Amino acid sequence: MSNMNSETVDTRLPLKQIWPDALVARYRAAGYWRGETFPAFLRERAVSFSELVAVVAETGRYTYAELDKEAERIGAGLLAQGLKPGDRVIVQFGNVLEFIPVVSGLFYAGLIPVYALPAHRITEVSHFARKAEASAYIAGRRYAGFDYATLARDLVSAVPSIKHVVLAEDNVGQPAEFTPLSALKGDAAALPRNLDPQSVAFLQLSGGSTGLSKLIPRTHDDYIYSFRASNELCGITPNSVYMTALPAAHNFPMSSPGWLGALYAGARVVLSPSAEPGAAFAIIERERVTCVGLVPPLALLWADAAAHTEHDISSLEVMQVGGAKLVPEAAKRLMTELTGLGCTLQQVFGMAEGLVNYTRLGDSDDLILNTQGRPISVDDEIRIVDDNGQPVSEGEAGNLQVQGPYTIRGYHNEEAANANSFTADGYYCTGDIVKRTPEGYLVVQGRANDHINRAGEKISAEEIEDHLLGHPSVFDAAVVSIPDDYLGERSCAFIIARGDKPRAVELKKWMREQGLAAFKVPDQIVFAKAFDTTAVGKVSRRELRAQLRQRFLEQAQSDKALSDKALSDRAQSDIAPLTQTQENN
Ligand code: OOB
Repeated sequence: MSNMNSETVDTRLPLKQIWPDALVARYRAAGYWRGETFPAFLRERAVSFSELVAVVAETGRYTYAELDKEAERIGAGLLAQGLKPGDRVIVQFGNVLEFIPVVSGLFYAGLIPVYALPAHRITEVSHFARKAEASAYIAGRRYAGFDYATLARDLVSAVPSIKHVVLAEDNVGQPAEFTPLSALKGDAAALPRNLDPQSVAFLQLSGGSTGLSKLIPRTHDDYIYSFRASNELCGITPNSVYMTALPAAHNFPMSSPGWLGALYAGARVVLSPSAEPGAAFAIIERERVTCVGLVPPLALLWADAAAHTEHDISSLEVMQVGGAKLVPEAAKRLMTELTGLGCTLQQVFGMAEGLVNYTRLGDSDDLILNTQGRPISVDDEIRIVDDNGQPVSEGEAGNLQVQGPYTIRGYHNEEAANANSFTADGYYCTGDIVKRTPEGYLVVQGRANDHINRAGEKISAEEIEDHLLGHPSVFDAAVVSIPDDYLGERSCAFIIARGDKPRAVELKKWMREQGLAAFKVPDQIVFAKAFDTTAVGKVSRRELRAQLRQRFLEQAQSDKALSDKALSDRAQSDIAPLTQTQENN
């Protein structure tokens, strides 16, 4: 650390994220932006908490000092491979030990992680790699039955900017086709010393409400503020043990307060490879986990399992639920179960683009059960507007727009999308329909655009339709969300066949073979003879989806037997809510 070069590295270009000067001044004066950077805080914790355990996973654990050493080795090793500060690196890991030193190492080197989820396949990863003009791909070797070396090979041939591949090896003894993570080695003196705290630290993925996911540039200053403030609202201290049961690359378990908040506090991060209650409860008991974040279906599954478990999970102090709507009846069931355990329920309504709302730990049951919380910051400026952009009356539902100290001003490399997603004065149009209670808490009513929130995984109807249209037997396709007791929403594709009707299972299999994340494969496929032609047209794709959805629901209601069958057709193993699922080819 002592002999790093003193050049200031400015990674702001080409990754810009610019707040108006007046806001920059305000956020600094208020103490939100403190000029901290990721490497600086991680280095500091390695000194203050050196012998304390920072990360625990299935295969081992690191103290803060060990994490620092490993991050330094990886960061310096990547620079020695020829990567330069500011280069983008796709990172794809499940909840494994290597993930945290790899990400920390990228930060140390001033490299920009682009977070892929373990469920992403070549279609998604090549898209991010192109958009980010990524230079490298780093992945775990094998996870949940999938070999990422295959994906790496496809990626290298599809995206010429990818010049380096590093894989965490698990096939000891075989010749390394790509650089093994363990072989990275370099001179720590080459690590940049000063990063600009206002520069982009990493690219997160959007839920993708229209078409493919977009890249979300988050800066050191803005992101660190979001988890530092979250720590306070979620009661994270050096004594906390935070469990990451959802994929660690997702914004919720990363920063609300997530594993980053936990590391910031000097607490312990526990990476659980599975969100299945049996496995997770054993880890909670062993590590004395105090806080965990879950999506609603998992939270409910845990509540049911908690009633009969043999494991002692009494260490749990806070269970956060977010990513999708927790309806009040379910919240009530959950709260009853958690109260018995002495654990507080916290609702979290957030987005990778920024804004995060929490119910506070001391809030009344009424607020915790019936709202999705209120913003982290008094400087999160919220507007609730009608379709013409005019503010709705207090208490009415409308489109949520926001600007604030940790909400982005634009997606990376997406000029056209930015014009739709941001107002002229820089507010982010979240796409969520909300109303505000007299106490200033938000209640999520739904979405303005056509995406499916499948247990927290966001699926763009448009993206799936585009894929389906690539099948030779698909003449037209419309994908809609259908309410689902367990997932919240599931996806249903209405298809008009061209010639012979393909079998639904074959169509699903074909989609997976196209290299698409399994959670995007429609849960249900319904063949239609024709779509209402008045609803098909340039502007009325949404109308068509709404109409099909409506008709489906009416029919399901009038034919309860059909609906029961539709539900029973869906085995639980087919469900991939923000969890690490097995490949089900
Ligand atoms: C989280 O982030 P994303 O980027 O995967 O998804 C954001 C969207 C929101 O715009 C909203 O539509 C939905 O997910 N959402 C919720 C919700 N939390 C997120 N809808 C209803 N109720 C909730 N509690 O999902 C995310 C990021 C940080 C913290 C928590 C969740």
